[in-house]
Amino acid sequence: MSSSSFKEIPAMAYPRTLVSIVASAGGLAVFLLIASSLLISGPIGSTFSSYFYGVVDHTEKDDLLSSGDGSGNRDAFEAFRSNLTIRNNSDSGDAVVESQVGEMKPGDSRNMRGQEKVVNVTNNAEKVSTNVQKNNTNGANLTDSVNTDCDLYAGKWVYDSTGPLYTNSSCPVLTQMQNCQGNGRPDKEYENWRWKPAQCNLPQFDAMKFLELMSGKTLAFVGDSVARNQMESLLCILWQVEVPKNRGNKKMQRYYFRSTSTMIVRIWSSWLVHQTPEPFDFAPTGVDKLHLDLPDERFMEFVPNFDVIVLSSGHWFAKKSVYILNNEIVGGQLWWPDKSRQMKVNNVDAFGISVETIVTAMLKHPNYTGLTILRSFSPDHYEGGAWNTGGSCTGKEKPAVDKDLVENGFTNIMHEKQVAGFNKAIKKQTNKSKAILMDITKAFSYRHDGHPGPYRSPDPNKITKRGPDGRPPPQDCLHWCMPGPVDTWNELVFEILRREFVAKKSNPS
Ligand SMILES: *[C@@H]1O[C@H](CO)[C@@H](O)[C@H](O)[C@H]1NC(C)=O
Ligand SMILES: *[C@@H]1O[C@H](CO)[C@@H](O)[C@H](O)[C@H]1NC(C)=O
Ligand SMILES: *[C@@H]1O[C@H](CO)[C@@H](O)[C@H](O)[C@H]1NC(C)=O
Ligand SMILES: *[C@@H]1O[C@H](CO)[C@@H](O)[C@H](O)[C@H]1NC(C)=O
Ligand SMILES: *[C@@H]1O[C@H](CO)[C@@H](O)[C@H](O)[C@H]1NC(C)=O
Ligand SMILES: *[C@@H]1O[C@H](CO)[C@@H](O)[C@H](O)[C@H]1NC(C)=O
Ligand SMILES: *[C@@H]1O[C@H](CO)[C@@H](O)[C@H](O)[C@H]1NC(C)=O
Ligand SMILES: CC(=O)N[C@H]1CO[C@H](CO)[C@@H](O)[C@@H]1O
Repeated sequence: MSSSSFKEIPAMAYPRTLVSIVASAGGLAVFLLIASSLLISGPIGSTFSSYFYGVVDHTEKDDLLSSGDGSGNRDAFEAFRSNLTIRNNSDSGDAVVESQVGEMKPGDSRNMRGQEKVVNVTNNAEKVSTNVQKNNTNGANLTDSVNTDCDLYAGKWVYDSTGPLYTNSSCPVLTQMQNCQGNGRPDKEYENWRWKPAQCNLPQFDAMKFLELMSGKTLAFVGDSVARNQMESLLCILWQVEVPKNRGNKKMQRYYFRSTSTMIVRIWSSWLVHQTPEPFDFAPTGVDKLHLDLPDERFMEFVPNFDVIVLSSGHWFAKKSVYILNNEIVGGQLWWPDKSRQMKVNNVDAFGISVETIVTAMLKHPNYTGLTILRSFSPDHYEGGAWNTGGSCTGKEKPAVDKDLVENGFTNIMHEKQVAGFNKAIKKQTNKSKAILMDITKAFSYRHDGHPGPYRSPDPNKITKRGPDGRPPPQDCLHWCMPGPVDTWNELVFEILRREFVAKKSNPS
């Protein structure tokens, strides 16, 4: 929870004062309006597809909940529930726990359902993971005493030759746009950096132990394409010990891990708040209206089914939309017909309000008793300009060191507003559920090397080098390569859950 600003940085990409930062946020929005339609590939993607070099990810189905009239949600909900109740912890004979890597057989998972789960799975996990993962001394230990004091987000990146938890070839659910190695990225060192909190170690992700911790539970990623990025990273990691059953449907992606009855879910929501296309007051059709004080009802109805929810939003606030608060139009992004009228809420403020709204809604939900993890704003690295004005992460092969970290005014102010919104929501906390801020923004501002850059498609003819005029090639400096730094988010989630669940067990008061 750093309220800290970044250290003094010599190279300033953006002006410092609030006014000019907000202004530059508007300027950046021009790039994001276009870039995000595809980069943050969502329901609106196709309009701008030709702008982004004709590369469209046809596998993306992010409009899970936004397609259609919404009347199908109830049915989906019922189906979801019934599938939750019919699932059975006992082996029914069909070998569901397939062994992709290693020696794990369906029978091995039987012990995992014993009474003394933690102890026996720990043994099991060690047995299996030696076949799957490289030896590591930072391995998580569910039974370790839980140090809940150590700040996970203050630290540094350290080189670790152990390498990633999976490869592009051992994970079949990796979106091609993030398959940097598969898309020909020549360097690979960006896969080998681990996050080291200053006061403790971040345990390496142990897939078996994670599944055990999440035994009988459902974890949902809700939000934009960065949520998808993180969900796929988690699936890739877990895939190494168990191939899940795909139980997805039109409304949401769902993967079910039979051995521990763990469900991983993803639901698309661009802004996390209520959104309508209908005309409103002086705002016509054709521009999204965001009700900043109402949560996105299309996923709220599913919330009671979840045990852990990881929220991701932010970048869509650079897209064209109208902001509505208390049934009144208070502002707009890339939309404000009456220039003589003052906007009350700009896009960064709108983001802050939306965060307060959604976290409050989770905390006050009458039927939600789970844990909400708000993943803080994910920094992008279009350094030296916007996506179309020379901004680039091309050629970055190592994390930044302090002296060449590029300050990003938009990231900073978005982060600031998000933290403020979160803190306001936390004040309204009841006993029912809990929310935690997973504050990765600063740590990831160093990872300009972790984006696909120009390696966002397998096209052998794509441009990957700067042109003779110095213009960088088209690139994605927003999403994260897989494997890559994004895997660390799941290690952080793992550690958060370990602290929450183990601390609760050993400290039930
Ligand atoms: C429920 O599970 C069955 C069997 O795995 C699957 O065929 C069906 O699509 C699932 N329904 C939903 C809504 O996920
Ligand atoms: C669930 O498992 C129990 C045994 O543990 C078995 O008796 C029961 O029939 C199973 N139910 C289903 C729906 O498979
Ligand atoms: C793990 O370490 C042990 C001893 O430290 C060694 O015998 C074993 O071969 C190692 N396994 C792998 C997969 O590196
Ligand atoms: C887990 O903790 C137990 C008991 O403290 C210890 O013997 C074991 O080596 C630990 N395992 C790992 C992977 O740290
Ligand atoms: C994985 O990356 C390697 C290069 O490291 C590449 O040769 C291979 O085709 C990729 N596999 C997939 C499935 O993308
Ligand atoms: C909470 O659960 C109760 C009882 O099942 C139900 O009547 C109510 O509609 C639920 N409220 C929400 C907001 O889901
Ligand atoms: C929280 O829990 C305590 C005791 O468990 C109870 O006295 C208190 O009323 C609860 N507060 C709310 C807001 O539910
Ligand atoms: C439920 C279960 O399988 N428990 C076993 C856990 O491991 C210990 C020792 O390895 C056994 O004694 C238990 O029976």
